[in-house]
Amino acid sequence: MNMSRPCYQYNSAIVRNPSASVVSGLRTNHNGDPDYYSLKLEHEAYVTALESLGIEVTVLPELEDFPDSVFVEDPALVFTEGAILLRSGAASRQGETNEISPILHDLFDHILELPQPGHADGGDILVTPTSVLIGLSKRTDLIGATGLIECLKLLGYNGEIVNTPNGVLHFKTECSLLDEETILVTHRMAQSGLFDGFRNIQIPDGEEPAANTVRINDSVLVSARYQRTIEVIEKNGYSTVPVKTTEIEKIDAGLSCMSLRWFRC
Ligand code: CIR
Repeated sequence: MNMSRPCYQYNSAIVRNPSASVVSGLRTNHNGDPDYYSLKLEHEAYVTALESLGIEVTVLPELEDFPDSVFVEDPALVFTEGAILLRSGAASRQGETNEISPILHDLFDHILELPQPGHADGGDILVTPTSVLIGLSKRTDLIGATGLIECLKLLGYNGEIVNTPNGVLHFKTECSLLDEETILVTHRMAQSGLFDGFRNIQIPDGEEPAANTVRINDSVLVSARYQRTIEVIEKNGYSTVPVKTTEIEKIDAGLSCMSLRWFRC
């Protein structure tokens, strides 16, 4: 693993504008459709937050044919050393990989493709200083995870396969890295024992969707909806940047999903 800088030090990101079709995005809950215009405002605020943290953001145009394409974290995985094109376990999202491929070819010298067969979604992948954890889920299968480990090796990273708790969409839906030694976890994720080697900070009961934060440089992007979680994170010495997630949560998304982030040398 490349340890020359913290794995949460970023200066570049890719996002994609939400299309009007985003209101038909995949979901497992029954909280109603998101409102397109409010979601667009949330997305704009998210981009502004990234920029305020020193990130150069490449904004891709909306794709009407792909309602979930605003969630660019899922079709690819990016590192300073190169990018890996993934293949979603959700049929309606598989074409997103071809759509994001050209910009990755423009921005990265080294592009790898997840070998056939198998599936993996970026939302199931948590980069830690010692390994890249790949959570098996409805979107990421064992063949996909095994193929991904081979790609990661070529970029100099160790992949490790872990289980996503039952009923959780993506591995990172319930955890995020706060620093080299610390993971923000839901109670359920803490109970799994997966992060016993880390300091665990637990999400207050009832605020589980807040577990999907993004540590960027000296700050933590956190959902503005969950005040108790913000207090816990701040009490532990981190500075937070709250961002609204009311609409994107209606289609099972959090903060990490809306960008691909890396340090560009
Ligand atoms: C989906 O079900 O694929 C989208 N509605 C939500 C994707 C969230 N992505 C992520 O957590 N990385």
